[in-house]
Amino acid sequence: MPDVEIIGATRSTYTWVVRMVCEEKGIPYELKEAGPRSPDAFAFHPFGKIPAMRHGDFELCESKAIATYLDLNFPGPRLIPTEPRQAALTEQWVSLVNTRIDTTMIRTYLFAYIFPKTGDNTPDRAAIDAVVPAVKEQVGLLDGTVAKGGFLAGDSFTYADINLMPILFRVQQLPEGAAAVAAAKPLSDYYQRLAARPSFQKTMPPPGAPRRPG
Ligand SMILES: N[C@@H](CCC(=O)N[C@@H](CS)C(=O)NCC(=O)O)C(=O)O
Repeated sequence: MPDVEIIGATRSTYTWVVRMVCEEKGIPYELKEAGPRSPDAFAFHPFGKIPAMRHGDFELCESKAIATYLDLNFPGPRLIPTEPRQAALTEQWVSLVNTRIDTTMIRTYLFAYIFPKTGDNTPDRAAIDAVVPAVKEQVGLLDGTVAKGGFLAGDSFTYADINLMPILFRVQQLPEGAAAVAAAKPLSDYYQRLAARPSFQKTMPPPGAPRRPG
């Protein structure tokens, strides 16, 4: 069977997610570096987003679709549960994170630092101040959730947790995000516990300040 090729960027949170899936399941893969809206990205994704995947003659884009394919097609621990309630909770948290939390914490908060519209490349203080209350509110939501069962979808590790971890990593590289997570003990403990997983450690982006593409 040919190796899996992941098309994306080490600094991209969504690329990190699918690389973690490969590591968790022990799937050999190669990363082909491609930035968002690059020709390689558009070759796989209609809107030029990363990541994408190639496995033999099968090409796919969108992180959740890629994760589902990898989970169903390869041996190793199931990351998207089959039990109906667990499966639905996993789906629910992937959706909540991708539609709201990623938008707040990465596309708005992180980008106000690394891709500011200030003209002189300094952090966009007004945008940061405007989004910090939402960052804190969402940290509170995540904190209350993981306080119950230790994970996003109940009491076991799933793809929902993988999908959140790179966002928590990035948000803690910035002062307001770091303070918010530090003040949320169950979420801090959850992050530390999951960050120790080899799948996370092996796929960490290069050190240094985050910069595009998030
Ligand atoms: N829904 C997509 C989102 C992927 C995404 O937004 N990736 C970012 C990089 S982390 C990107 O390509 N951004 C470029 C853009 O939005 O034009 C997925 O789940 O794969």
